[in-house]
Amino acid sequence: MASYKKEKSVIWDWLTTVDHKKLGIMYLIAGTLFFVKAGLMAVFMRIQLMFPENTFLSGQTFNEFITMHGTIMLFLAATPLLFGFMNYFIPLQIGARDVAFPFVNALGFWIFMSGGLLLSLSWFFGGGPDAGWTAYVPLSLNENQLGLDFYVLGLQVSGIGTLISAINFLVTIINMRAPGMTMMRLPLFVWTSFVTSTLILFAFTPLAAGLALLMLERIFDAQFFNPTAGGNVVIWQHIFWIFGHPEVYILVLPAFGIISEVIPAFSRKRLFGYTAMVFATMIIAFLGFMVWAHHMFTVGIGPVANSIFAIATMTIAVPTGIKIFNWLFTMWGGKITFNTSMLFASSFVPTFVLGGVTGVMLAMAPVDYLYHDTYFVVAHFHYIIVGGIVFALFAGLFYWYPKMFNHKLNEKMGKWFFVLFTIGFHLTFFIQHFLGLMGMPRRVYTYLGGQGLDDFNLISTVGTFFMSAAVILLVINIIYSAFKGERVIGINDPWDARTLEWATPTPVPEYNFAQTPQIRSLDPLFYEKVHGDGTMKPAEPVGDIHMPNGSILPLIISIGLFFGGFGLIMLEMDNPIVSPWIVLAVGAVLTFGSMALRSINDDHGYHIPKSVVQADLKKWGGGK
Ligand code: HEM
Ligand SMILES: [Cu+2]
Repeated sequence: MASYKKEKSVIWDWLTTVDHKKLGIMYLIAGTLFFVKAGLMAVFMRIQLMFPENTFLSGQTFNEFITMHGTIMLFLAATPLLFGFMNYFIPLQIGARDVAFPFVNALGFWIFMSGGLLLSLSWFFGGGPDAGWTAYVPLSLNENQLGLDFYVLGLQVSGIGTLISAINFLVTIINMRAPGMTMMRLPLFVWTSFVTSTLILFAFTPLAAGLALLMLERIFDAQFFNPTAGGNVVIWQHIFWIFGHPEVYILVLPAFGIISEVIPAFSRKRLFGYTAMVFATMIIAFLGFMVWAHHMFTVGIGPVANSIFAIATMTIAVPTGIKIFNWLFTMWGGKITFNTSMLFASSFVPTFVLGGVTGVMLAMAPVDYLYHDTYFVVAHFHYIIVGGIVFALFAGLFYWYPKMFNHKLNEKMGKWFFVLFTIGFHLTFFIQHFLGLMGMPRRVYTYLGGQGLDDFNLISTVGTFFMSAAVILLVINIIYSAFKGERVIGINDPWDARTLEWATPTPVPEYNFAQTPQIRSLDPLFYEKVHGDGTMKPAEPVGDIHMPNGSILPLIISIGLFFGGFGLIMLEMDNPIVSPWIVLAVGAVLTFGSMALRSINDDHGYHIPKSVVQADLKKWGGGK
């Protein structure tokens, strides 16, 4: 067994870490970088559409930007940002010392990263994929477009990372809860993360299968989809949307979870209708799988299928409405603090409702025949995705920031950021509803002037500049606050909040809880403030704490998968510098070799001795 406190360099420490808190921060940083990248593409697309017949971007580049913007935002920005919060806060909220499989957790992060980098490499090999984020065949069968191979293999690799991380969250939430933390006492963020992980399990598997088929067709000349060889293009659409519709809920349910944490904390009331919220989450998840064909109304699947999928889709409004009203009732009569976090959380509610209403409109099949592939759809899903998920991410960022980084973000700049972003958001996307109603198609890189589209497109683009200014202000805020922000070191609970993560010391020690807490209620910390002395009761005596060792193997395994994916893509290149089979072999050796090493190596982790834990307790307080 390794000795305690081996000195490691900072970089080596982060490359080998299996600590859920560090991995959470790494997810946040990676997600932010991808968010900025995809955001810049959005700005460029909007600049292109600012004036009629603009020539800022070529049609080909525009198609590549659309595809990469959507793909990156969904898979490499929104998902990892949510995973960042999940990684950091699920163990803290359930009173655990880490996730169930810390090694797998690190593996999930690095595999996700290597898939993301693989996808991004497409720019250096003839341009990004250009068939839209849905990669519809036969567009995505274009032999001359190497970018599509990067799409297929980049998503395949990063999807493996997402899948194993989700399985890890499921096991963690089922197995690692502190004594007394029953399922019906889980914070809503943990509940929604649990349901989201289930969705990932059942949605990313069909995606993996679909991508595998597309890979076989593109690289090994199989014929599943190619109509000229007897294949069927509609099969791809079914497989894609059986994944693609649940994907929206994979992103939005944890966003619901964040809102359900922030609103009670700053309304100084318990969440209204906890049980209903839990069951509404499950019903939304279940229905989310039943409605995929509403993306295919215009494909010609027939009036009966269209009607069934239309009604199933509209049904989702019921559990969603339950959630909306429960948030409103939570705020109703509460002592509300409108700080930046609460501003985002409370304005999430009406914005999301707007996106939901246009969703119900699109769910009516005959109406969809009119709106399909117009800017109305673009407006609809950005109200859900930006007005919902991104607003929730910002609410969560300002709320949890002090626990993660030991200081608060500046409130004054935060409020300016909120104002700028909200104005920009509505300017950009509200107007697009009308562009759509006036018939402007989506996924076009230019339009003729004098058709009544000019002014609205200009306004929409100006809105994007407001949002960009807001994001720059957020970055300034983060840098400024790192030096000048209000310190909360030693202050465990700066918001006077309700849930268990605020019972840990700030900064959070590597073992999270010196003693596993005894949970006596929903909102456990609030319960102890009212019925106890304000600190959690321990469920175990102070003792040695067992911790897992860090490992470089997750990084090496994912480098192996990177080579594997790249090798497959090289099979499609005209004159590769080395034989693709060599690259594939290197990838296989790295991946399977590291796996074998991991299997035969007996790693028992290490112990933090009782004396160190006791010293910490004396310093930070809280123990008995
Ligand atoms: C915040 C500022 C954003 C702006 C200004 C923006 C802008 C755009 C534009 C101009 C398009 C092309 C529309 C078309 O012609 O069909 C687009 C498409 C898309 N956006 Fe965004 N977007 C933003 C944020 C997001 C976010 C946060 C996400 C997801 C997390 C997202 C997901 C998508 C998707 C999936 C598409 C469809 C891509 C495709 O058709 O293949 N966007 N966006
Ligand atoms: Cu859908």
